[in-house]
Amino acid sequence: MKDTKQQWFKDAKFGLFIHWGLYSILAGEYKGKKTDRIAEWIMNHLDIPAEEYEKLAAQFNPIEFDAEKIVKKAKEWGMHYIVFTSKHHEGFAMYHSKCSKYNVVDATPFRRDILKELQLACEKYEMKLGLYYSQAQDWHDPDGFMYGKDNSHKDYQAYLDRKVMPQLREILTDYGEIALIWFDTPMDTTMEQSQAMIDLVKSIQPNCIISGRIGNQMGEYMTTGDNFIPRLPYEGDWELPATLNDTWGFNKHDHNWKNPDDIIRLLLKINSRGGNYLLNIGPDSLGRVPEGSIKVLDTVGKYVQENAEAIFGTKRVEIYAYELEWAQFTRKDYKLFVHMLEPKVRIELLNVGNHVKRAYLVKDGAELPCKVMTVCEGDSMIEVELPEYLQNQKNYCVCIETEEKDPIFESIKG
Ligand code: H79
Repeated sequence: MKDTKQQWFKDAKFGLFIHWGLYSILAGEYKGKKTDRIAEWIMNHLDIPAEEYEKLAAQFNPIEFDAEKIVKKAKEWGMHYIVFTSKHHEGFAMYHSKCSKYNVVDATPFRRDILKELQLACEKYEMKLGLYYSQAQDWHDPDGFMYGKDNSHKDYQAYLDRKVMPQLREILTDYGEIALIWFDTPMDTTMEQSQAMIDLVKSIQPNCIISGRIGNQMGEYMTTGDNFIPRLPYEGDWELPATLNDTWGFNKHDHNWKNPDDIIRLLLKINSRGGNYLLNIGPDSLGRVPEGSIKVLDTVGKYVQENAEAIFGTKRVEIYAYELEWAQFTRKDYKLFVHMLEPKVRIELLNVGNHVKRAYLVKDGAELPCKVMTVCEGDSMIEVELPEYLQNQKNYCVCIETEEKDPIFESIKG
C-alpha cells in the first residue's frame, strides 16, 4: 500500500495542474494542420522536427502571465497544491536551467523565470508547489525517448546523466520547498534508473513526494490513469490527474468544457474514496488562463470553499453508497458529511450503527431538525428534515454529528 507519509498530501484533496510550454503557441494547430489529440503532444503527433519546433522559443512572450493571479485563483478554488510543468515531453524548461539553453530565460524574448515567479507566489499565499518533470520522454534531446518512434539507437543513460539528473538537481535546489515531483511516462526506465532519480530527489529534499509514474511501481502514491477513476477501493494514498476539456496543453479549438456539476460530483467521489483530484488548466501563449476553465472552476470553487470543512482533511468513507445518484459522502472523526447533489425533501439513513448528536448545514452552521426513529423491521433510521428553501436546491452539504468517532452507516436509503 502506497504511503507518502506526508499529512499535507493526505489532507489536500484538490490540486491544480498547470500544463504550459511552447506547445501553447501552436495551440493545437501547425501549418494549418489541426491535431485532434492532446495539444501538448503536437510535436510528436504531427512529426515536427526538433530543429523546427525549437524555433517556437523565439516567439514565446507571455506578457499576460501573472503568477500571483493564478495562485490566488487556485486558493480561491479551494485547492491546496499546484503542480506545474517544469519540463514536458517537448524538452523545454520553463525555468532558468543552467545545463540546457533550451529554457524560458535563455531562449525566449520573455527572459523571465516563470518557475521562480510561481515559487514566490506560492510562498506568499502558502500554496504547496509540486513540479511535473518528464524524465523519460524528451523530444528535443537526441537521446530522450519518444513514444511511438524508434528509440533503439538512443543512449538513454547518457541523456539521464546529461540532462535529467542535473535538471532535477536544479529544480530541487533553486526553487524553495518542492512538495512533489510529478514524473510521467517512464517508458523503458529500469529499476536502477528510477531508483537513482528517487535517491537524488530525496538527497536534496527528503520530504519531496515521488509521484506514481517514476516507473517500476516505485512511486510513493498511486497515480491513476489520466482521467481514470478506479472502481475498486484503494487504501493507500492516491491521486487522479484530470483535464477540464479534452487536452492538457492549450488548444484554441477545444471548448468542450466539462460541466461544473460533474466536476463537483467527481471531486467528491474521489475524495470519499480517499484520493486527491488534480485538475488541469492550460494557459495560452500569452499566459492567460482560458475563460472556459475559469468559469467552471469558479463554480466548483464556490462549492469547495463553502464546504471546505467537509472536503479538506477528510478520511475515506467505508460505506457502500458509492453509486448513489443524489449524494456523495465524506467523513471526519465524529462527523459524516452528506453532499447533496440533487434536490431532496429529506435525508434518510437506514441501519445506522451510531448515536446521533445533531445535524447542521455545513456552509453556515444552521441546525437542521434531525431525529432517530425505529423502522418496523426494528432497525434505526436517521431522518434529517430539510428546510423548504433547500428542497429544490442541489450542491450543498449536511453534516451529521455522531457520538461515535467513526460514523458507520451500514446502508443508505434512496
Ligand atoms: O501531461 C499529460 C499528458 O501529456 C501526459 N500525461 C498527462 C498528465 C501523457 N503522456 N502520455 N500520455 C499522456 C498518454 C499517451 C497517449 C498516447 Fe497518443 C496515445 C500517445 C500516443 C497515442 C494521444 C494520442 C497522444 C498522442 C496521440
